[in-house]
Amino acid sequence: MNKRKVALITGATSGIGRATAEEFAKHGINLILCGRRQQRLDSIEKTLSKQTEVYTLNFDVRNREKTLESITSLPEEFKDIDILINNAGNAHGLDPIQSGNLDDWDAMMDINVKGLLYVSKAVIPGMTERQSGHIINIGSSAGKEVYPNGNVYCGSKHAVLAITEGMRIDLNPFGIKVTAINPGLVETEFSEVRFKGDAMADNVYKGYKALQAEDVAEVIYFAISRPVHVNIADVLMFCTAQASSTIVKKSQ
Ligand code: NDP
Ligand code: 8X3
Repeated sequence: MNKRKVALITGATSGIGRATAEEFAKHGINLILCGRRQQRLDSIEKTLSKQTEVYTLNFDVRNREKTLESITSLPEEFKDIDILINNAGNAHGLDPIQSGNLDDWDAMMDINVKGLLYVSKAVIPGMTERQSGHIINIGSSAGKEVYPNGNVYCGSKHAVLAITEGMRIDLNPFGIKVTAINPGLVETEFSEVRFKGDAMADNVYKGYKALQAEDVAEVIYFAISRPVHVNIADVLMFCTAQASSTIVKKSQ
């Protein structure tokens, strides 16, 4: 019998990460679920462990030591990570550059860029040693274009794309697949975080049908389930109503 694959998903407590965990569980992939909200990790573990083996890790990807320590302390049966989904991330604020908030800038660069690097640093050595693995970085349409007031968030996601390409080049000799999945607007807790709970967040997904987290999770599963010789390098996906970061067809 084939050994079950092991996937580590960051940001598994909500949105795209959580939907990916659910999708992978359906297909019998063993899961390491990461996030900071322990109660959510516990309740997701309780549900998904009916379908597959689940282990949870609670750490903030901004904390370099804790990130490395958590991943290196995994029990034997979860140590060989076949699939890494670098998903934890968010936007903080939507302000013009001249009035941007320094804490927001730190959060976006520290989580979306440096956090992704810390997690990757802990996982990649096992993949190079085994000469196999698949890394999926969740970028964004904001990594392919820049929109008004998107400045630093767009910068962080452009960095994710550049890092993804760098990973694909450097890990090529080891047979490791590297993929960027870049969604446009997805209806998750993303806008609640971006607008810090402000009512403005409620309007972001009104008047059209945005992508749902499950839509992205299905594409992620498609990418990881291709034959060994196929790598989906880069995906840009929008809901039908969206044509670009600034063009969204909404009902009145
Ligand atoms: P959610 O806010 O629903 O989920 C974000 C996840 O990231 C949560 O599970 C959260 O878990 C985790 N996270 C946030 N900060 C940290 C941290 N410091 N350390 C560890 N985990 C953290 O948003 P989405 O699902 O929408 O976002 C997931 C990814 O998709 C992000 O990278 C985002 O940039 C990207 N994306 C989102 C789009 C959208 O429109 N929604 C479009 C394109 C890309 P916890 O709080 O428990 O730590
Ligand atoms: C999330 C999509 O358009 O808010 O990455 O940047 S957007």
